[in-house]
Formats: sequence, structure tokens, C-alpha cells
Amino acid sequence: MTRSVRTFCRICEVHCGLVVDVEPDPSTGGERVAKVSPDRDHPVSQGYCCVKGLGLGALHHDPDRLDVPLKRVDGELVEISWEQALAEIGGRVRAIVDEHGPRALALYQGNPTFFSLAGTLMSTAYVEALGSPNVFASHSIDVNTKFHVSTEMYGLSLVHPVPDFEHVDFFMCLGSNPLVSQMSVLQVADAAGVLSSVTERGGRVVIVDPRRTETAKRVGEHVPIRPGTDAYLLAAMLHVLTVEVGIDLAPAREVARGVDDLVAAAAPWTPERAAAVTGIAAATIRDLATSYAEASVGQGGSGAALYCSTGVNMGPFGSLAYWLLQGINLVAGNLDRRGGLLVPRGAFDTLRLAGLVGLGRFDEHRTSDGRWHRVAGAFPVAALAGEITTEHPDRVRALFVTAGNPVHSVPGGALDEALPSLDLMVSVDLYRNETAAYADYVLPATDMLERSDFPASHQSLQVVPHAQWTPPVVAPTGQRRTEWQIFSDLALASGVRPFGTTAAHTLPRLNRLLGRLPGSPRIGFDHLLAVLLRWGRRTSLRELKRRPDGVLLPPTEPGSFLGRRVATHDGLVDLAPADLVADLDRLVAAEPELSRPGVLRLVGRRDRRSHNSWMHNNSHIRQPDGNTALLHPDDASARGIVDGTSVVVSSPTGEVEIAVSLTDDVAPGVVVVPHGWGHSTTGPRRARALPGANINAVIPGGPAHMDPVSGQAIMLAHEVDVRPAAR
Ligand SMILES: Nc1nc2c(c(=O)[nH]1)N[C@H]1C(S)=C(S)[C@@H](COP(=O)(O)OP(=O)(O)OC[C@H]3O[C@@H](n4cnc5c(=O)[nH]c(N)nc54)[C@H](O)[C@@H]3O)O[C@H]1N2
Ligand SMILES: Nc1nc2c(c(=O)[nH]1)N[C@H]1C(S)=C(S)[C@@H](COP(=O)(O)OP(=O)(O)OC[C@H]3O[C@@H](n4cnc5c(=O)[nH]c(N)nc54)[C@H](O)[C@@H]3O)O[C@H]1N2
Ligand code: SF4
Ligand SMILES: [Mo]
Repeated sequence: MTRSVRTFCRICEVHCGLVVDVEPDPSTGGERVAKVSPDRDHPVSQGYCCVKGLGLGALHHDPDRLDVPLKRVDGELVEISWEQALAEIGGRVRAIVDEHGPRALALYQGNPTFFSLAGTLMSTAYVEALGSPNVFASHSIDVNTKFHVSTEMYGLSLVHPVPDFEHVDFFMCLGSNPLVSQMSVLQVADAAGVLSSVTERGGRVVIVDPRRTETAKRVGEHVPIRPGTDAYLLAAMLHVLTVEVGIDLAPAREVARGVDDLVAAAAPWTPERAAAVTGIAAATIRDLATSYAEASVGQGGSGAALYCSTGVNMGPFGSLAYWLLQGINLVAGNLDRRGGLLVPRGAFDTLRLAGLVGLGRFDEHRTSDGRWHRVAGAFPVAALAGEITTEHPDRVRALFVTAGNPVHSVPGGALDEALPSLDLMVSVDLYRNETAAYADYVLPATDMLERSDFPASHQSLQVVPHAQWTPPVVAPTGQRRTEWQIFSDLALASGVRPFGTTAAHTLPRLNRLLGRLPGSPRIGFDHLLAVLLRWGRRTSLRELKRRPDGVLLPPTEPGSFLGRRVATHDGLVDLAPADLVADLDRLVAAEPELSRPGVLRLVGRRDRRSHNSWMHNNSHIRQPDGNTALLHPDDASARGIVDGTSVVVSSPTGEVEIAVSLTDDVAPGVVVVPHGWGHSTTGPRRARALPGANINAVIPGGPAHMDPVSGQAIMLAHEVDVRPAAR
């Protein structure tokens, strides 16, 4: 008999509701996923979803998936038992840590880690139990800028005010393509549809992007910008607000420190000066700033919000830009206000919990060279190769990679050179990806249909507050195991107990529970979740189990954040963190270089059917033709490049050869190449047959190309050369 299970997708922030039909599989005696459909009755996503979510059945059944633990023997990966894998890995970790100290051990958590609360908690707990602070994470090639700035301004890395789309009157989106990506560090269903409803209501939506994106074609106005220059635009907007419009700063002074220093930061940046570097006319900058001011709550308007995403984070001034953007939202009176931006809580206060366990605040740990601090509990991955190769007593010798593909996703290619010098490398994944090529052991993880879950890491980012629990939809295929079990068993095999050091004094129940972990088969992730939900007092696991479509939580109240939940030492927002103020010098220094004419700068792009470097093996998805470079026709003709031919995109770091497509959607001086493509010959079969190349071979990496305050890798706006490929 077929049964239907309501669950939700965890590939991207939206967490779309899905209905999965499961039927008996006579060939195995178990069950198989017959169909995945959008959940039309889901209270938030209401039937919205994309082809990736509908491909979860194909992901689950993909014959190229890892089903058994593998060990490298004489260069080849061969099948071994879990018992052997755990005993050998645990023994080797123990020996490495005993000989070289805990810092010889490191973990890289890739992007899907943060879509599994259990995976995040247990993998972190494993290295912490062994005494190592060496957690590296994909957010340092994504949003470290935002996490660092929020830690400074609000006291916690996870505070990212979300636009009140239902009431906002002026919304400006910098460096995001909602129609394709669904945005980031924000949970909203059908992002482009939501933006359209703002304009249909008479509101104004502005998309700032070097490319006329799919979103810009559908909704609002498009303002092209030179890559890497958003901080100049934002500084000029703040200049107009404070110098020309003269907004009242008194309300800001009641809830924040450093108002004058923030205003001073913008003083030199007149619209005329910013125009020369951004390529946006001074009149346009003035118009944007005055429209924003008129719509602002502090000016008597019904609400305005500025939002930025990876197109800004990954640029040369990601932290400065986010600071200025948050500062503008606050001084114009839009933060914590109806129609502006709100700070949701979730079913339990993730922000408070993060604070209690020390996550999300600054911690004392530094990389062994002393240069980089942890942001949101993790060191920047752009520094990882150096931690592995630099001779130092604390050199990293054993690396675990879970749900990540850093060899592919980190710019510069340094990990290709560093990983072979490890004593031990373990990959925990769904597939043998490019990173697994360096692994001594590859362990098969469950996919999201094979584990229970609760999307805790995105609770404080929900436009519509909602809580949903999913059971495992089907039993794990083969010998796949959850990260909860894998890292818990690895801890035991390495002679330690995870969570032994959790400092959750204020949560004695949680501590008692964690104290019994692991090893007790009756205590799993759901027990932990039940305690957290009870602590939050907004719902319970029992209620969520009764309500498979979840429960709507009370809407986020305006006025619930400022003066109440700001986690800085004095409860005031810090509008002038010292490192950001000092970083302003870089804006001045880079001004001539970024204004230089005739330069081609490289930016990225995403495809609706792809997700970073994965989902490329999915048989449900009609796969794109790998990655194609987009170039303006004028730039092409100046270089003798013909539409549809092959080009070489190069930098001093490296070069790739890919197809080119000419379009005036791209501003002159910009070349657009998606990342994640160009799969190695050891990867899954469909993916490796697709054309394309890894653009991270061209993007420079390492410490010279990191945002100095947050450690975020600078991955956009680098100068590149494009030439016809030799025929
Ligand atoms: N289909 C699909 N969805 C995804 C993903 C995916 O791979 N595929 N990935 C997910 C992940 S991990 C993330 S982090 C999010 C990211 O979500 P977004 O941040 O929305 O990422 P992109 O869609 O790449 O949009 C970034 C935009 O920034 C523009 N840009 C580049 N340089 C600049 C610049 O200097 N200034 C400005 N203003 N704009 C610039 C680019 O042209 C691009 O349109 O998407 C998530 N959703
Ligand atoms: N040039 C350039 N580089 C970029 C970006 C860019 O815009 N331009 N974007 C960056 C961004 S925003 C991000 S988030 C990073 C992502 O970088 P990474 O997280 O390092 O890499 P992904 O490509 O997301 O690979 C995710 C891996 O997790 C596996 N996986 C999926 N689900 C699970 C699971 O449940 N458990 C386990 N154990 N494994 C699972 C997949 O098979 C895949 O191998 O890439 C970054 N790199
Ligand atoms: S990947 Fe698609 S289906 Fe999954 S959550 Fe994102 S938008 Fe929804
Ligand atoms: Mo990301």
C-alpha cells in the first residue's frame, strides 16, 4: 500500500513543504519513494517548490550514491564494514591527538550541514570533545561578513533582521537573485513572487546587480553596478540621508552607540564621488537615498528595507557594506519596525541558545598563526590550507569533511596541494565528490528523506514564523547512517564523549540529557529537540508530531528586539565597531583601482536546477549544460570573441576553458561564470559527463584574498582576462 508522508525540503532556506508517496518495493522487501510533490496545503510554502526538491526521490535512489563505508587501499577505495571504519578512524584520531595535541584535528562543515541540526551539533561536538577548536565552515565562503558584523553590532552572529515584505514600501536588494536562489540568510517562500506583491501594492523594488538578472527582468527596477563597489553606494546613500536629507538621529541614539562615528564614515562619500567608482549616476544615488528616506518609518513613511546577499558578501568590502546597510536601516528608523525589518525568534530562541552555549559570540580561539578568529563558531576555510601545510606544532594532520566539497568550492586551488599532506582524511557525504579524492575513508551519510529534522538554524530568519518537524520518510538505504550517529560513534571510538564541555549551565535538563550521550541507544536527536522545544514554550515535539504540516507561530512583533534582545554587553547596538571603522581606509585605497576603465571583472551566477557543486547527478532534473560565461557583446568584439564559441577565462591563479554566450544583460566590463561545475573523473557518472569547468581554479584564494575583518574569502570582482580558445 502506498503511504504519503508530509515533510520539507532542506536544500535551501525556503524549506518548502513536500508530500512524499512511499510504496512497497518487492525487489528489496523494503520501500521506495514513488513520488515527491509540493505540499499545496503547507501553511507557509503553499505548494511552492522547485525542481531540486522534486528530485529528492531521485537523490535517494541514485545508484551512484554511497551506500557502504569505503577505505583507501593502494590508492583505490574499497568497501569495509562500519565496525572496521569506526575502529580504525577512532584509533588513528586518538593516536594523532595523543602525539601532536588536539589542534592536529580539524573539521570542515559544508553547506548542507547547517540544514541538519543533528549534523551540525554532533559533528561540532566530536571535535570539541577531543579538545580542538578547529572547526572550519562553508559560511566563510558565503556569509562570514554578515555573521561577523552582526556579532559586533548585535552581540550574536545569527541576528539578521528580515524585511517585513507584507508592509514594506521601498525594498532595495543588492547582490541577490531571488527568482533563482530564493535569497539567503532569510527564509521566505517564492521570494520573487513576494517582491512582485510589493510592487503590485504600489511599493518600489530596486535590484542592484551588475547583470540584469532573472529577478530584475520580472520585478522592480534594475540598477547596474560595477562589481565590488556596493560599499561606496551605501556610504553615499548614508551621506545623502545624514547630510542632505538630515534625518533625525535622536531615536537612534537611544538604542545604539557610535551613531556619530557611523555618520562620519559616510561624510566623505558624496554621490558624485561614489558615482565615479560604482558607475551609478549621482542623480540615481540621490533618488534611491531620498526615496528610501521618504519610505522610512523614522521619516513618517510606512517602511523601507535594504537587503544584501552573496553578490555583496563575496566582494572586496562585504563586511563594510553589511555594516553600512544595517546602520542605514537602523538610523532611518526601519529596524524592529512594522514595514521595515523584524527580528524573529523561532520555536525556541535560537539566539538565546546560541549565546548560552557560547556559539555566535566572539570566542578566544585563533588560527595557529594568530591571524584569524572564529566567526559563528568556525575559522575561515580560506586559511585551512595554510593550517595544514605550515610547519607548526599545531599543524592540522587529520581532517573530517562533512557535507562539503571544499576542493571544489574554495577559490584558489590550494587545498588540492594541501590535502595530500594530511595523515588522515575522512569524508562524510552522499557521494564521492572531488574532495573525497583525497580521503582515506569515505563514510555514507543519510539524505534528508532518511532522517528526522527540525530547521533550527533558520528559525530566526523566518518571514512567516512556523515550526515543523519531519520524521524520517523512509528507512536508510544500504548502510547509510545519520551524521548524529556517525559522529557520536566516532567520538566513542576515539575515546571521548561528545558534549562533555557544553557550558549550558542555565539549561540543567539539557545538560543532564547531554551527559548521558552518546552510547545510549534510547537517546537520539529527537530527545534533544524535545527538550529545546519545551524550553522555548511555543510548541512541543508532541504537538509537532500530531501536526505534520507544523504550526504557525505568533508573528514577529515590531518593538521586540531593540532595547530587549540585543546581546551586546550594554544592550545597545554598536554602530561603530572599531575594526570596521579602521577598514574604511581600504575604500579610499581601492577607489582608483575599482574605477579603472577597460578591466573585465569576474562575478558568479546560480542556476535554478543546480545547487553549488551538487544535484548534478540527479536524474529527475534536466541538467544545465555545465557553466557558460556571459559577456557583453562590446567586450566580446573588442577581443575577437564570437557567441557560442569556447573562451579561456584566466587570471594569474589559473585558467579554464568554457563556452561563451553574449548578452547585453551583462554590463560592459563584467564576465559572469557560475561555480560548482567541472566534475572530476572519479565523481558520480552523470555529473562527470556534463561540460563545464571549475571557476574556482581562476579565482585567487588564501590569506591575500580574504576580507580582513571577517575572514570571508573575496571571490567576486577579481580582474580576469577572456580570450578566444585556440582551435
Ligand atoms: N538554484 C539555486 N539556489 C540556491 C543555490 C544554488 O546554487 N542554486 N545556492 C544557495 C546558497 S548556498 C546561497 S548562499 C544562496 C545565495 O543566494 P544569492 O545571494 O541570491 O546568490 P546569487 O543567486 O548567486 O545572486 C548573487 C547576485 O549578485 C550579483 N553580483 C555579483 N557581484 C556583485 C556586486 O559586486 N554587487 C552587486 N550588487 N551584485 C553583485 C550577481 O550578478 C548575482 O546576480 O543561494 C541558495 N540558493
Ligand atoms: N566561485 C564561487 N565559489 C563558491 C560560491 C560562489 O558563488 N562562487 N558559493 C559559495 C557558497 S554560497 C557556498 S554555500 C559554498 C558551498 O560549498 P561546500 O559546502 O563546500 O560545497 P557544496 O558544493 O555545497 O557541497 C555539498 C556536499 O554535501 C553533500 N551533501 C548533501 N546533503 C548532505 C547530507 O545531508 N549529509 C552529508 N554528509 N552530505 C551531504 C553533497 O553531496 C556535496 O558533496 O560554495 C561556495 N563557493
Ligand atoms: S531547493 Fe527548491 S524545493 Fe528545496 S527548499 Fe529550496 S526552493 Fe524549496
Ligand atoms: Mo551558500
